[in-house]
Amino acid sequence: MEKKKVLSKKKEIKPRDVTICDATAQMLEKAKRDGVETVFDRAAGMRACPIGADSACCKHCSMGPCRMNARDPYAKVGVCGATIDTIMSRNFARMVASGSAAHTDHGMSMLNLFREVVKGNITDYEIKDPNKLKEVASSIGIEVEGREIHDIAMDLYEELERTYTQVEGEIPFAKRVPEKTLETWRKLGIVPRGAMREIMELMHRTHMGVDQDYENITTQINRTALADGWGGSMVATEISDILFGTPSPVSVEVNMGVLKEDHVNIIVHGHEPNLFESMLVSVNEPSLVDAAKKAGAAGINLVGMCCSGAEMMSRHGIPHAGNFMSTEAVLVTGAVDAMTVDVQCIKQGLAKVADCYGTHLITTNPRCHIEGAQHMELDEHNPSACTDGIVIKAISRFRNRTAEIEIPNIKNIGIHGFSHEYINYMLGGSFRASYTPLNDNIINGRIRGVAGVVGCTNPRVKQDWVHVELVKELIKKDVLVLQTGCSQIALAKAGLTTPEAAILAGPGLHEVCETVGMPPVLGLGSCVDNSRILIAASAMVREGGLGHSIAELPAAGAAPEWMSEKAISIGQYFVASGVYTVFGVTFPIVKETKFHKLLFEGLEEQGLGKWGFSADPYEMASMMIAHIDKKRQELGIDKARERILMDMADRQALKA
Ligand code: SF4
Ligand code: MSK
Repeated sequence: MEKKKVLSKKKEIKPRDVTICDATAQMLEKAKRDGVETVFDRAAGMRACPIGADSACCKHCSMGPCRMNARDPYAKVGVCGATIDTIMSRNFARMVASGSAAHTDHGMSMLNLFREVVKGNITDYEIKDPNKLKEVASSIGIEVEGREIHDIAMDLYEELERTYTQVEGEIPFAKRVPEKTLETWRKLGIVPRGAMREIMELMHRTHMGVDQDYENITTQINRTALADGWGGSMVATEISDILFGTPSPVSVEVNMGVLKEDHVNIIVHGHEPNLFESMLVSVNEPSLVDAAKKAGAAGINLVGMCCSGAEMMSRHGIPHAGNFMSTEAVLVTGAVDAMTVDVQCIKQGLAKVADCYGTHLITTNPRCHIEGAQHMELDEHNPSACTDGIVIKAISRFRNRTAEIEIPNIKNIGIHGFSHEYINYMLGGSFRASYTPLNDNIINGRIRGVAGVVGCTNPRVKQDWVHVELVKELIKKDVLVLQTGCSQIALAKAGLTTPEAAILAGPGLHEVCETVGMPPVLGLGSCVDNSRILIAASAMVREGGLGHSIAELPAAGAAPEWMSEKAISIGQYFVASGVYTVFGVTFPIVKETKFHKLLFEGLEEQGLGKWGFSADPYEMASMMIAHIDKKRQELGIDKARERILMDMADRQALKA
């Protein structure tokens, strides 16, 4: 311990009750001994406000704040006369606006970087995947044949800028949406314009005294969420692939055991890949490696956390130390010499914990400073000025380490780095890359359906447990699982991202995984990379045999331990795209209200998807599987599955 203890007198947690992550539990025990407080202690010491949890309050003007009665939601209205449906839909809308803003601002940063690279004003980054550049450009109608990469790239930049700024018409990636889905959106008036336009309008409409019809507000909620999923998020993913490379499967070490006591350990945590990419260059810079060795280190160990970590593990196989709930716990090891962060999901609590262990906590993005952290801004025109400086600070902390070090001896190896492009190749091979084998296996019933299980971890539930139990249930019932974000890390730590995990899958999925050599759980990257799941869903529709819109696919989504407004925006863009999406933990709406009915039933009647809620992973799995089975029945492919299962049973009977 380098600094004074910070644990306040609050309800004591039992580490094994709050997490199934052994490394995190071990560090929570150490934190207790060291007198250090983490997110788990703070959650135990703060009861969630029940009115806020139901979103049954409004503070949009100073005539309030106004509190409704969740048990009798129509008993009263706000001072201005706003009903519970107006209040909840406005609150929900603002969560979508904020989540969408986070993703689109991230996407816009990537697009700005791309423009400056293409113009030659930034030289530390380059176009690493020209094939992806061409694919993305031609997917939105830009001519690529016989043209220079630079010219295609400039056209792509100009076209994609509309994703943010377009005031009328449809954003460029609307061209990727299956026709029937797009027709539904057009009918409902929810095809997005630029994200700036949509977010601005949503914020205006939810101002006191503007839109006071929950159905009309929901229209703009959908439009704004779609501007995220098919706009800002998709641009972030596609441009990152073009600049830094499209992921393909790679074996990665995950968990806190990736830290090395005899190395200078640097963790990068956040969401934008440019910081991490430049850190990768700096930690390999010979003069810095020499400096680390002179300080007595065996080398420099660069490790990721949270979503930029998930992105870097996918692209480069960089080891990953853990998900959102473990970012403070990892500092308790005492082995982290620097943690550098950019934007999103960075707890302010990190500053105190870092201070306790003498770890440098360094913010790098102008959008995110933290009181008590050091700020070293990343300028993409000269990124090494920042990233070399971070390495130098980390080396000096290594040289002067005084904190007691305890690194959990736990490492899991998994295969990560799947993408739409790789799924296409993996199943069809290089000569006939296509989604045909996936669709065929769904139609013949070996694969029952596809589920996206994504999102955060949250101290209101046992860390990782809901993710892991849900995914185990799904694969056991032959549902192929696609993953992103912190959920993917939970499953990696549980050992389910290996091809060997196919043994836990049902007979049909097991057979497919074995034939292809793939895990039953495919990690697709960070939370912004949920757009890869939208592209995969569109490819499945285009391939044929599974209906004409995303809403017809035997597919479902879940964020079992969600916590952020970004998760709500993601959930809403999946729902608006046609996917049944089940959230855990809590749902910020009072049941038995008109707005609840609209989200949980009404949107599906309009041809979109719908929301579901359960805090229980087994119930969640049953709800998703029931939906998948309903879609199979509607497609007329339910009988095929019965035949497949009969075949397997017969085979097993024969073996016995
Ligand atoms: Fe209360 Fe209406 Fe003001 Fe909201 S907008 S705080 S419901 S008076
Ligand atoms: S980091 S949004 S906790 S997935 Fe993307 Fe993880 Fe959720 Fe943040």
